[in-house]
Amino acid sequence: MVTLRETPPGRPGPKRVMRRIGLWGAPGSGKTSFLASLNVAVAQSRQDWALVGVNDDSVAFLTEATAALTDQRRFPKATESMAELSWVMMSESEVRIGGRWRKEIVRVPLQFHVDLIDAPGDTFKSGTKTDDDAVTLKDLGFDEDESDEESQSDTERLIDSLAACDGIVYLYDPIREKEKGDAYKYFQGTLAQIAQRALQNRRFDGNRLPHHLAVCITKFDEPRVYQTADRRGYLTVDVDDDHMFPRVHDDSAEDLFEDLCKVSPTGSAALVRKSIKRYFHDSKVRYFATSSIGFYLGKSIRFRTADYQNVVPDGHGGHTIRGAVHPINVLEPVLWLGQQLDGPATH
Ligand SMILES: Nc1nc2c(ncn2[C@@H]2O[C@H](COP(=O)(O)OP(=O)(O)OP(=O)(O)O)[C@@H](O)[C@H]2O)c(=O)[nH]1
Ligand SMILES: [Mg+2]
Repeated sequence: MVTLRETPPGRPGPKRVMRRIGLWGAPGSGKTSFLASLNVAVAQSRQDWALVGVNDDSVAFLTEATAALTDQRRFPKATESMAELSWVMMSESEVRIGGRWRKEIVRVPLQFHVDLIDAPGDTFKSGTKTDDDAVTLKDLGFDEDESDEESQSDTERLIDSLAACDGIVYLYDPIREKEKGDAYKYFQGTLAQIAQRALQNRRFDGNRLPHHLAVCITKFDEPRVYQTADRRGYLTVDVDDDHMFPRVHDDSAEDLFEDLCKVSPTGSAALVRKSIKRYFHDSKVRYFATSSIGFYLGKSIRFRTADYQNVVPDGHGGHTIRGAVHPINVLEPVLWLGQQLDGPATH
């Protein structure tokens, strides 16, 4: 017999899973917006999760960034300096206990830590030299500025942190890639340094990095991304979703990524894809089509193909959010990374 009840005294205690999750993506790929919408995604989730800040800065980020997105309906400013955030995701997990004759399922608190750094996208350019950078003032000996040293140590700190993570959320922005075709520039330098750290620390798992990687195709709500997914037949609807928002099924998200790679003017995205295959275990990589703000609903209860754009120009060269925010695949990659079982777990 299986019964379900609350944890009685003396039964399994809280399950605490320490997961360090890193965040990686080119400038403007949507990193800060992703983090700002995580709290909204948690609040809207049908599962019983709570997101709690561990220190004052992390609490302030949750409060301010979320309010900016939902109340003021504006995107975060471009990140200027690194912010270290430390949150705990809390829920409950069901644990089966008991002997041969009598089995019970008890609920025990489940917690995992999300420690990450929100860095300006430029920090990920480390180790790469482009034609634009080929001859800089520094190379010519004119640059006495300390900020370069500072950013060097920021870069080191960011790479150290990513290398030590259990899982990484990598944000791939198809819009930027179509316009600039520079995803690889922000991928390969960082990857090379993560690999170097893994080698030094004997963390290589066979010939692959030990990390789980959630590849998020960002700005899924943007018409060019949404329409590509639609045309290729990747759209699906979650039957339990009252708003009937379109989603890309998890099994198709990798195909969507591949299709989007083909429209890159420089072929840079295909190199990113190749490197992911070469450096990470297939079984540890999952693709998601993500939108931090989701689709516009207006007064409607259901998604309408005729009027779904939730981002509009603000008249000053920027963008503003038109209606309520409904994040898509923001919580899911974080939970997927948090729930992978091969890291250290304490009871
Ligand atoms: N349509 C759409 N646009 C988005 C979304 N998320 C971000 N954006 C756009 O992308 C811009 C950059 O987003 P950020 O979250 O600041 O990106 P970032 O990666 O933190 O950028 P840096 O801090 O400069 O590295 C925003 O100002 C929005 O215009 C999204 O989910 N949908
Ligand atoms: Mg940012």
